[in-house]
Amino acid sequence: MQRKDFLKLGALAALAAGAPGTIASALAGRKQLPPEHPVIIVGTGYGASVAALRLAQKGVRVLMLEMGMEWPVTSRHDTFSKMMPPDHRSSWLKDGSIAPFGNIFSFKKYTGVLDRMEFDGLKIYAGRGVGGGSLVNGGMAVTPKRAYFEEIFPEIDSAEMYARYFPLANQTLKANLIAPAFFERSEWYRFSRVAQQQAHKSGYKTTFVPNVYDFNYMEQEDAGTVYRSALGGEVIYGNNAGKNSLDKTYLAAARKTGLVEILTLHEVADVAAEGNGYKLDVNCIDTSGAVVQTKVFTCKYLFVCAGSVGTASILLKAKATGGLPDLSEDVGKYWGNNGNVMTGRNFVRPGTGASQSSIPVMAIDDWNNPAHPVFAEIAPLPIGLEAWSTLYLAITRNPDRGTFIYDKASKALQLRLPENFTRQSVAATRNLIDKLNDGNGGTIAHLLFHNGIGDDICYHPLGGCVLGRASDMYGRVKGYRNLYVIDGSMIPGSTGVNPFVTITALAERCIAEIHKKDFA
Ligand code: FAE
Repeated sequence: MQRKDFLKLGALAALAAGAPGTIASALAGRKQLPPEHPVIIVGTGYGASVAALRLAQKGVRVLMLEMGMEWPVTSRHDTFSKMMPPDHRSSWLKDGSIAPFGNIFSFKKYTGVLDRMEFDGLKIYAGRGVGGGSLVNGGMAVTPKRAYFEEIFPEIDSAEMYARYFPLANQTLKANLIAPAFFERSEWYRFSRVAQQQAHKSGYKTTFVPNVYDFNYMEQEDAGTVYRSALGGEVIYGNNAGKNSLDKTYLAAARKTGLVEILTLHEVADVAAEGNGYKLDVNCIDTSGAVVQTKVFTCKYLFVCAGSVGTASILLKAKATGGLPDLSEDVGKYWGNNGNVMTGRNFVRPGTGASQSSIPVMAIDDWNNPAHPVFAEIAPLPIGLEAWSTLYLAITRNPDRGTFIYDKASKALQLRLPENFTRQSVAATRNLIDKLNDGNGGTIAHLLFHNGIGDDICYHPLGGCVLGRASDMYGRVKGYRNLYVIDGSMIPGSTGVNPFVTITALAERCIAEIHKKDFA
């Protein structure tokens, strides 16, 4: 600031101190104005969608700000990129494909649907667009084991969760199970049946897992009467049919109320407490990622639901740069990867089939193993060739936690992980693969991952604004009124299963309480 500007401001301030009315309000500027929006929700993933629907059903007007695009699935079935070969729509502002392996495809940068965020030693994946992770995920809708849920959240009434909020979440998400007869006869699930038989031979139990993909639709795909999405190999770059992602469940219902507006390609850059609410600085981007406009929004109630990484980034930046200086020291902490390790087996005989559905329906459940607990999703490898391989996403019990830091110098979020962060997860995964290979032959999947172990891949980022730590047990952020975090950040690093049902059910519980008490 120039010296003369400083003096002018000083004189104005002195005047204002003794003079109410015009000068005082001019100085206070927009702080005197009521917030423009009653509620703003950042993001459109699981936590965000639950909050939007339940508030709108009670008559509250909601604005949602989403950095990604709208992906409307139509009868042309050409919304999302194909898996083979992927095009620019597959990836968030990258010049090539970003799948966990086999990235030989290049294209122009575009605001595509799957993002990969690189941290020291870890690649974290997330969905971008209206529906967040639901657009790109495998749709596995798994309710956590009650004993483990109680261990993670001893303060939460688990009887209420299992009687009320988990069933509500599963029902609204449209979770359904594959029909056993279809599973047994379908060539598309040969890979699961082979993995199941081999698991049993090695002494493991398997379990069917529900999914939000519509299995009635899949049976029609099998009959050849409709467009093939799951049976056409579509999944991590979006499904052009069949999948009940959030835009078709929670968000469709929220929009139907007429009270929910979603602005896309709106990236929240800064958040600050202002007056009796919050101010958001937002970058409007085009599909190349360039900022084409900046906007300011204000609101009374702010829900930051940008996913574990996005929420940590917004909150820690605001704490470091003065927008939200009173946030708790616990923001950014208790972060975990849900013990994720990708692995597989090569030279699996008999083969696993050239035709594989992209939708997983089964897992090896050895969670109660005292030495090496693991819940391993039997994942497809839908490349259209006999690969003689099985793929697993192992969810292990990793007790170590990381911490997000906002680095002011580089203006970037960093993730600090303890040394050997994945050692227990890797030991559990190796134990699983060794036992499967001992019983059935085959080798650990050197052809897919370095040393056969993809412990640098995280699909399930959890934590950073944990219930009972950085917020109360309902997502009210400590240090501020009417500021909430309801997304994967609430969970301290692990759920023992794929996490979106847990996030959805917890969000249902939080928003019921928040609406009742804070919107009275
Ligand atoms: P999330 O769904 O990530 O949504 C956050 C939203 O906020 C996104 O739409 C972002 O674009 C948006 N956003 C972020 N920052 C900003 C900003 N600054 N301004 C505006 N918008 C912003 O949040 N889980 C399962 O349970 N079953 C599965 O089968 C499964 N498979 C997966 C497969 C893949 C490839 C991936 C990546 C994940 C998978 N997951 C699965 C994890 C699951 O999708 C994830 O836990 C949830 O999506 C997290 O939900 P949140 O509400 O935390």
